Amino acid sequence: MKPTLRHEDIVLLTDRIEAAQRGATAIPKLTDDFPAMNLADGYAVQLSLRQRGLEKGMRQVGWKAGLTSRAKMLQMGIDKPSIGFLMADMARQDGAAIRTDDLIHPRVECEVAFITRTSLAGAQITREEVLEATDFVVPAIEIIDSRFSGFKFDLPSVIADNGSGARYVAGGRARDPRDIDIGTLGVVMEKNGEIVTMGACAAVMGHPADAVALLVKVLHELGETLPEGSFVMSGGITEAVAVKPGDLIMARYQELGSVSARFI
Ligand code: OOG
Ligand code: MG
Repeated sequence: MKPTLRHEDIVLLTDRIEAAQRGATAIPKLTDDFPAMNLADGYAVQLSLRQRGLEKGMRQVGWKAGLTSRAKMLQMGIDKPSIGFLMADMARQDGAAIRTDDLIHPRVECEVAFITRTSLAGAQITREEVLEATDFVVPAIEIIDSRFSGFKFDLPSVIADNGSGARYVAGGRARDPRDIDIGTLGVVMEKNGEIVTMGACAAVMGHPADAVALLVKVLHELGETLPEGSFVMSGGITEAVAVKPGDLIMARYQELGSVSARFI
């Protein structure tokens, strides 16, 4: 698919996303003004956002797959996965107090994160190759924060908005994916001590490693590869849960331990 937007429109839309992020203020989804925008346009804006970040000295640590489970697709009304980038400054420590005054309407997702030891590339990548290239997996939570009003968007808009990426927290126990069956692991999400949602990792495309394979395929279409030492989030297992100041989120994973964050 070829982009349709002119360079100056890509710049304009990148400015809009950046301003929404900086001011923690929601904006209308981008396709309201640019209805012809397609997925390639979305990725062109995302690339421009990433390049600006790198120019400012941010360090990219990896990538995220999104909308990789049915629960997420149903919640957002979108039936196709997408990818986004992860910068070092988006990371928070396990158990950290996460500020919400610089976020618009944060939601939390539980995910499995992969750390790669060899690079991955190409359109033919398989689950087995992803597992072979994986150093270890850790449990993680992602804090998403759509820059769009009402958390409502379509695929080109959310891709441009870096898949709503805002913060992420890795925790628990690092495990070798060859020692456990990640596909069947269960996870329970608690908010303020009460279970709010639960699921099995198989919800993510049958197996979270398949979401990493999908991510590598999308990177291939964008002319990129996944370098060794990448941190990759494979996508929310359950629907995302809204949080506000005072909330404590704890995600407990079978075999992987738990990961938590407080919101202030
Ligand atoms: C898009 C991001 C989805 C996931 O894990 O599915 C995502 C959104 O729902 O705002 O990060
Ligand atoms: Mg996510």
